[in-house]
Amino acid sequence: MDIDLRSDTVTRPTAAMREAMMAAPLGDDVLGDEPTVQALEAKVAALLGKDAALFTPSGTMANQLAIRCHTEPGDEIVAHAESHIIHYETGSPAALSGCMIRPIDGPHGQFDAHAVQAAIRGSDIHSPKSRLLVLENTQNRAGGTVWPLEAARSVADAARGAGLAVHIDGARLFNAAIAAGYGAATFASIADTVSVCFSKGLGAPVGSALCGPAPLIARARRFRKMFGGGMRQSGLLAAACIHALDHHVQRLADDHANARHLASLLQGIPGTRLDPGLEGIQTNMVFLSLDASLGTAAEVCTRLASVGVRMIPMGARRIRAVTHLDVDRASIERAAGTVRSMLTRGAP
Ligand code: TLP
Repeated sequence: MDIDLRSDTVTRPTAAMREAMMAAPLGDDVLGDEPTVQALEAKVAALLGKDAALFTPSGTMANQLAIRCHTEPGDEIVAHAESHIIHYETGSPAALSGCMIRPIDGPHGQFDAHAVQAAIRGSDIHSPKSRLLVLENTQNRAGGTVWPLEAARSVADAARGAGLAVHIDGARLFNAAIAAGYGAATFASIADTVSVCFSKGLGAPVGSALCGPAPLIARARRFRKMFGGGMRQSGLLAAACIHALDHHVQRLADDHANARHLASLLQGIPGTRLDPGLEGIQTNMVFLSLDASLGTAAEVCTRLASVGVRMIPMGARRIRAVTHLDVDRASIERAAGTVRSMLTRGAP
């Protein structure tokens, strides 16, 4: 069997999760009487300390609903240059909300309050309106890095002080919370809205949520319908998400330990560099940068797949491995051994 480290999205529902799905009472969520979806929305809102939540088919939709609710066409969003909303959401801030994004650089996928202040535009009639700050925690392309609470708070305060709303792309907020030792609600309290995914490290097959103030979530519910995300007997999926919240949050620590272990085994392969380095592995992601002599990231991933180890290219010369609940210590060790022997041997 392949060892699939492409993403933490690849997990299959456990037997207990499937049982919970089969046992869920169901209704019609568009008609407003889906009991299991309503139970999930109440649970996740409470867990994140927000008034209300909306169940969505994907993290992308949860982020895009937040953007649609916080902005008007012509507005500008301030976000890190490596953000998921810039690289992996198919241009949807422009397509669905008519917004521009002002990218900010900074190490570890982070920046400080001065950088935010410098990026916020004045009220000149020529300029777009700076309307929304988006923070990603954990930050995917930077290496699954974790925002320290006080650093994020000062950045969020700077934005709010200038009249911007703040949204957290918390696709992996529970990973951040487990790694940093802060509560997910404590981190969410710095922002107006937060999206979280159940389909990543938490192991549900489908589903995310947008959490925030009740009036904003009511508007998001209309936009979800407009975007084609109204679902019917979605309690079947919500039940998996409830199960994930009840059983799969604390165990994220195992994924983090496995990622560190994987990184330690991959360290020092000639022609490669851990990026971030071993000491920078904070959650469930490991990135390996490749010298040109080894081929492109896409070529290396194709070669690895042919010997049963699946990773994905993230950049021309950078590959990503993500640990999750379907890979144990032994698989990690096997995968690391395969990568090392293949890359040491060089191109076939
Ligand atoms: N990220 C996926 C890919 O899209 C890159 C992955 O495999 O990591 N925010 C962040 C920070 C994410 O990493 C992702 C998924 C999303 C949002 C979007 O979630 P989905 O895939 O449910 O739309």
